[in-house]
Amino acid sequence: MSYDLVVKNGVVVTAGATYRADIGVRAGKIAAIGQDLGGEQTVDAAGKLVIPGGVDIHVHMQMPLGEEVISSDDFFTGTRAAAFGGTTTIIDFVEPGPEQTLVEGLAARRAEADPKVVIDYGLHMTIGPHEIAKLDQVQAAYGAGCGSFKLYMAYGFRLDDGQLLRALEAIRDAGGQPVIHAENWDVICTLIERHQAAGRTRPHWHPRSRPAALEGEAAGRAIDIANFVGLPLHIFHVSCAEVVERIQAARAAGRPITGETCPQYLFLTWDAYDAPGLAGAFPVCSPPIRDKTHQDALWRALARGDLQMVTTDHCPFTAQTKALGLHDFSQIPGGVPSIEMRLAGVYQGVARGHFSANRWVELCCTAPARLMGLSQKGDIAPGLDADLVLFDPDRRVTLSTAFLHERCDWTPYDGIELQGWPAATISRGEVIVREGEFLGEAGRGRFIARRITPP
Ligand code: DUC
Ligand code: ZN
Ligand code: ZN
Repeated sequence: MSYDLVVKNGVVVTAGATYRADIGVRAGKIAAIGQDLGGEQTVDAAGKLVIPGGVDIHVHMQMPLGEEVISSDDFFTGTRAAAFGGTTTIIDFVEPGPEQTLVEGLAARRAEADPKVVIDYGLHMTIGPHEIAKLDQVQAAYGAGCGSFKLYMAYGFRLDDGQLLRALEAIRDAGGQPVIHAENWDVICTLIERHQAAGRTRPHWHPRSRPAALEGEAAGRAIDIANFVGLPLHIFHVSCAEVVERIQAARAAGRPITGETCPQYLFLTWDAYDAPGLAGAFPVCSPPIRDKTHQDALWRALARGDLQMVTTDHCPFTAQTKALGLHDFSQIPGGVPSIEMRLAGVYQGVARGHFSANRWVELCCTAPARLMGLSQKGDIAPGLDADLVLFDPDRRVTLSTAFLHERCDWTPYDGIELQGWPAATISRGEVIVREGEFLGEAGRGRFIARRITPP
């Protein structure tokens, strides 16, 4: 039997198994896994690991920050960079306008994304203070494909604990999955004011205004409220050991709590904020990057199962935009580009012997897909979307803006050497990147309406 495409001679690595096989693709789906398959088109994967396409459930493309500022990757450049890095599915966000219904906000965000996306995507629905009056629309947003709901304990989107309770109840009743940015906003605001009053305005003070202990406190409080309401909770961008401890304790007690960390916390340390001039502002993101003890704790947590996945919080701002906070760290737009290096970055855990290649696939592909109701993604099995990456474990790359494809004039990973890099990326049976050449096109990606399967 012939297939549209056959990936031949590779070592297939899934979260659960490693084996030599060919993969036959028909009509964009994995049709067969076996030996000596033949097809119209063949991709030779000799010497490569064949893994499911990467799933990054936390990205911010063309994210507006006030009137003037917007994150620099749009849905085309950001998803093209994702494809170069071996990611075939992302989840971005809807932030409804105050006058919009949740479903209108979803339609508006889809109108921005649909013509541009290179890979498939979903959207989390943001429940901010304006949406507390719209909680009766949560069910409709879920029905329209927003299976997950973003809650903030910081920024202008911040919900107080009572609002958090009400939002979580509405999400529970709709069957949705909440995700949360957990920081203690009142403490942060007070510490920022104190540093500013004392003339401490350099980025050095950014992490010192957002203490790890209070990120732990906020995550613990969110977990306790979710437990009280009786629904799962996913903790975004875990930066420190204190949050890992909260997640670990909740899971040990049988609670359906999950957590992610991101490459910036795994590869950078907080002395990056002491770089001279504007360079110290580049890595400003929130939660902030912390010291080496936290970085080590995060790698350990990934290996032990105390953190369940790695996403990026990809949110680049150009040097010119970062300069808005040159004289006041609290005005630096927060966010870094990480979408392209995530898969290879986390592979360093395999290369350094921290965890297996199967665990790497689980962290970057399978666990995020399962949590977020991406039932066709994150695994290699007959019937699933043929989203595949041929990963060359022997290729060594040095990261730089010239090497990467993100639309940003700096990278926090400049000069970092990685072992392993994708040789080809296949999305629904279509080869969209091969040996550094982009073969996809804007608008070929599809919106994925998601429903959540309870844990
Ligand atoms: N932190 C966020 O919470 N969102 C975007 C970028 C960042 O640094
Ligand atoms: Zn966040
Ligand atoms: Zn984010």
